[in-house]
Amino acid sequence: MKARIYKSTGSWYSVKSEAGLFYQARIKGVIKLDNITSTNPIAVGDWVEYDMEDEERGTVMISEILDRNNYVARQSPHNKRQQHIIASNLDQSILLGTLKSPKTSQGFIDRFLISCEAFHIPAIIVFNKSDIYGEKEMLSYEEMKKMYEAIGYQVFLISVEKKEGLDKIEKLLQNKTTLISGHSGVGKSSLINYLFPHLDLTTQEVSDWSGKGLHTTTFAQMYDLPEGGAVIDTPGMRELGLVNLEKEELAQYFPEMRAKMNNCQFNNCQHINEPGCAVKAAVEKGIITEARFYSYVDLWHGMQGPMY
Ligand SMILES: Nc1nc2c(ncn2[C@@H]2O[C@H](COP(=O)(O)OP(=O)(O)OP(=O)(O)O)[C@@H](O)[C@H]2O)c(=O)[nH]1
Ligand SMILES: [Mg+2]
Ligand SMILES: [Zn+2]
Repeated sequence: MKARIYKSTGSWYSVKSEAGLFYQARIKGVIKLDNITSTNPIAVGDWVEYDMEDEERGTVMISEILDRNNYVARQSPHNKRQQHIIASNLDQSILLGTLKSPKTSQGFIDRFLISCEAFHIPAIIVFNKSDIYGEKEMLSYEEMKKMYEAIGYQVFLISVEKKEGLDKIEKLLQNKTTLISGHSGVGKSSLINYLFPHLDLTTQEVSDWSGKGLHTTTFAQMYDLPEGGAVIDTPGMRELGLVNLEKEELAQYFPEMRAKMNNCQFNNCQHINEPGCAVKAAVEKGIITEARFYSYVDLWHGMQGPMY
């Protein structure tokens, strides 16, 4: 029998069967795990095979993890060589950011977008807390919107607090499995609470919220939408370490660079100092923004790979 993982606390999982019933699940001792390089063998969104253990108590045993259509992973904060699977079998991924309290940096946004490109998951950027933006933040929002929309990403501005811009987000979520990620304190759980007022997820009171080091949500959890589809709330992340990416391939995960790089003089061009580089020419002409190109150069220099 098949079920989908809705919540993972480490040793117990909450799963929903195809018949729509929720069970508490554990992994059978000798389950074959292909992905031993990951810190969590089973992630929210996974489909599994299970056997009934105790019908009355509603417990089941997971006997097999079915192949994932896709997944998003990040570097484990505890062990850089391991990956942590955030969620799987996704239709899209929303990066919830804020331009104030806390500020989401462009570097973080770009790493998020690269991860989604690498895992073939459509990414959407949503900025929350518009109610507290001043002129400076609004200007910065307009710039980001222009920059990211020009390269094919959707960008939205919302205020969960003032209930502004939310109907568009609700439309985007319909009939899809959507991962919601972003720094701690950007309002991920607040957004999900708005969508499901009956859930009453824990969020940090404004008065208690210091803006640093707090993680109100500690486990990823999926919630069904009343009209079809599901959203996955995740704990906030401070850093987003890229996993399984080759330095030489980095440029491919920048759509605007991907569009130009076939015209570079050298087919192994890294777009750093090479002559006849079509990417650099596009930056000079303003077709590729300097901000995104610097993001690339920064990341490229920080990655392990052959020396150039
Ligand atoms: N001003 C303002 N505050 C908001 C808005 N949305 C959420 N907040 C506040 O931001 C704080 C953090 O919200 P949460 O929903 O707990 O944030 P989170 O992203 O789930 O955080 P973690 O679970 O730690 O990852 C709370 O104090 C919310 O009330 C908004 O639109 N405007
Ligand atoms: Mg939360
Ligand atoms: Zn080049």
